[in-house]
Amino acid sequence: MTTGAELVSALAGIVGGRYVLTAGADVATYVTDWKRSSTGTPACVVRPASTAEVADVIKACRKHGAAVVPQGGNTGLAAGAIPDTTGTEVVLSLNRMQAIRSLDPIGMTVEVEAGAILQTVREEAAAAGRMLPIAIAAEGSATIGGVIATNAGGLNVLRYGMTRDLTLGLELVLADGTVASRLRHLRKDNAGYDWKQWFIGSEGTLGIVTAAVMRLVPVPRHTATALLSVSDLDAAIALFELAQQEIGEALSAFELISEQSVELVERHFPIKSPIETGKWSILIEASSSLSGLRDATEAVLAAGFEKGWVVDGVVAESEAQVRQLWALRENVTEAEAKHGSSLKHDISVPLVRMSAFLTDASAAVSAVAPSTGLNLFGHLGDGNLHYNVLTEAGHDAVAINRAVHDAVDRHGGSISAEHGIGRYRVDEWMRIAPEADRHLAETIKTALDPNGLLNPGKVLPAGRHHRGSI
Ligand code: 2HG
Ligand code: ZN
Repeated sequence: MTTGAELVSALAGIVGGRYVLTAGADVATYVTDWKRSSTGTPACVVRPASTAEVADVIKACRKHGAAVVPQGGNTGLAAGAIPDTTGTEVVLSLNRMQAIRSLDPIGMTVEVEAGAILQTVREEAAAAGRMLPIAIAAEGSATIGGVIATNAGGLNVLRYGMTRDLTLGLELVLADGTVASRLRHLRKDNAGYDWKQWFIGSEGTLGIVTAAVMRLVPVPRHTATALLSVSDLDAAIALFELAQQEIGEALSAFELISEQSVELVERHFPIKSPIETGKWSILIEASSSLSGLRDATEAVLAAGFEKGWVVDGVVAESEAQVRQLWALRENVTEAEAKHGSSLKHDISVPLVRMSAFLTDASAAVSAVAPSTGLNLFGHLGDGNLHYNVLTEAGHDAVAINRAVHDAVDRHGGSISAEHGIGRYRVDEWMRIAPEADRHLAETIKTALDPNGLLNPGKVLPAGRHHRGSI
């Protein structure tokens, strides 16, 4: 038997033959990313059913010197869960581990396995009057393990924080097959190092998340949703300051959609903006257990009109209209994909620098790719913009990425606000990150995965660590 065949047979001995996939058609959905920009060729896809099986899979892969690529719902936008093309990596899908182990509405926690679908967990929480406030368009496929491994952001970060802020406990399988479990249902736990933070957002390069305890909040009883348009970004930012004052901590989303993004959605979906579109549209959501949100939101609108910042605006009157307004925002990514190829830049800059960054970045992009289209939208309240460049044949992707990221760097920003580094941004992160940042990352990687078995080539470049049995 070849080494590959021996490994496949060892894995079949652990999880059962039908849960080790090798045929092209069986592995197809596990080897290409959502954006269809990366396709790999794995040795196999293995689907364990329990934490103990994950641990045994890791031990077997380690024995055979095979790298492991953990995968959740495969909805990431940085190719972080896709194997390379060598035919030697094992994709470890957590999609059979979907149990919701417990839900505590008083302590407001839920304990779930890594493969549980985000939407299912949110629905289960909602049935108990609680909300898991991770709101992403991919919730129907994204898994809890995936959102933790990527520290997913989304539409409500402004109010509730990133996934990191909602993760209370983790169960992990480490690179040597040890199970590390700290599944405590506690808000406060200062005993020793808070090691879960090393793994949240590490994209499966340091350990494999098998279960988690997540923080819940009460389902807000009241919400108010408004769509407004403004003629320039400074007006949008002034409006954000106003919304923070008027709506306070109940402000749960402050989303930005450019004119071009609205146009893309309207072209590819049967959706129409109900307002006169200015250069930018803003979607505001307020939510709370307390009432008065509609008045506060209308006050923002009225003051915005009075100051001359707002071109047009509407406050949703019905649940159907709320969905219509959100559809405009949530379909931008799909509309971009239907349009054609693009280069995604998931950037953040301090809000006070946003206007200057946009002017700077658009000049830098025009210099390397004249007359290119842009699809700009994102979470303005978080200073997070999806600065996506619509590309055409002949465009120099490396030059465009550098132009955008150099502008980000000049304005004190980050080249990955919420999507992670994956494989897609490794070169750029290595180019831009300060030496001490890279050194720390290497130190942690070497300490936790000395043989480089876990998701090589993601976050850090491949090949720096010796792989093989020990
Ligand atoms: C969103 O905010 C997602 O809708 C996707 O983060 C962003 O498509 C993108 O670039
Ligand atoms: Zn986003």
